[in-house]
Amino acid sequence: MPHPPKSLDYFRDSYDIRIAHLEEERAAGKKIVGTFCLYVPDEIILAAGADRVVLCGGSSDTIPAAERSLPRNICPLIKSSFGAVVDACCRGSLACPHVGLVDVVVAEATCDGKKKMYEILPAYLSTYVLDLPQKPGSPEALAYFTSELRKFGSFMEGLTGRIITDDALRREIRSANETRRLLHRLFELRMRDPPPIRGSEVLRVMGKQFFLSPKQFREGITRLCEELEQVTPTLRKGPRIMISGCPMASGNTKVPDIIEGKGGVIVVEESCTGTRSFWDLADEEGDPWKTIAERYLKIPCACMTPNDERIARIAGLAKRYQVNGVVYYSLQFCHAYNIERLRVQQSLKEEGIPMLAIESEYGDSDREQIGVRVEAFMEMIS
Ligand code: BJ8
Repeated sequence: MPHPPKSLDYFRDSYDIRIAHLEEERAAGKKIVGTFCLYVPDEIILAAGADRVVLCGGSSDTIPAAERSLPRNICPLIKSSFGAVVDACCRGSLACPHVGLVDVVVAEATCDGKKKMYEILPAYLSTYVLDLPQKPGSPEALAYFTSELRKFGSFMEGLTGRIITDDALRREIRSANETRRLLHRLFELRMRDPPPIRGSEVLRVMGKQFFLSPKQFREGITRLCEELEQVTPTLRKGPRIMISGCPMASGNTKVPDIIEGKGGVIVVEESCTGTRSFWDLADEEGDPWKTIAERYLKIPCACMTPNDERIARIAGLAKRYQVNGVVYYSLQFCHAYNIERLRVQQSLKEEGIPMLAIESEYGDSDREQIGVRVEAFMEMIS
């Protein structure tokens, strides 16, 4: 099989097409929403007749602009995202071309760093904050989040002038589920030994999930699955690795690149740029506001408490994908994922699965040191 798979070209070529499409939509009066997090349901944005584009920063280039106002010792994802907005709004920089396209940011109340950044964001971009219950397993959480989603729906209706009907919401639920099923199909293929595609390649594809239109993204994933299903993988074998932890926003591929450079074979990612984004489907029957709320409350983000579902899911994925080891990835100063690491480590230890914890920033200053630790881990689990 040729490597990299030919169908990956589709994703590379789709970037400019999508940017041009968003510009056309905007010129025609369509509203574009910028988002930072999985907890903001695309279904509601799309049912209101708007489009959406992800704003999560994965590059260190925009961090200096953020550090002029934010403290230095906060998570690089927050600084990178905020810096891209500051750069675009104050200096017309195109470091992140998405920023200039959005009419409004729909943010979410997750970690403290993001919440406080969202208080400053309105100085640059119109911002709506969706509240989230912090204990999603409590009986009151579902009712509260359903009412928050309805409030968000009213906001979207005011923005676009289009009423969100139950039929439109159900159509978007079916569409989102179709995407999720396709991603399950792709991730099933990675259970093969050896898998037919590199983890770093999957990560780049996943980075397009909330950037491309759902139709465009599904077209690419379908082509990729069809290609991978028809060929015998020729990738070399090596220790099977699961990455678990913070999202790796577009541009941040340092750790997967290091792992693969040291001979590891990444077979699954328990992250928002991996399984967390698509694992659970929404119920297509019943009150669509409630079924959307139910589905999104199942996302096992470390900002939630207690997060037993995530601990169980990591152990389940490790067994399902027959991994030899887990690389637990936290962004620097991300307290939620850094602290939750202890519970994950304990649970994996009970299953006899080795884990390496890496805390990293966006720059390259720790690349060599991470490489040494990854190499030692690979030797240990080989
Ligand atoms: S659902 S992981 S996308 S909040 S890494 S900014 S948590 S300090 S990105 Fe996230 Fe939604 Fe959760 Fe996913 Fe804060 Fe941690 Fe930074 Fe984070």
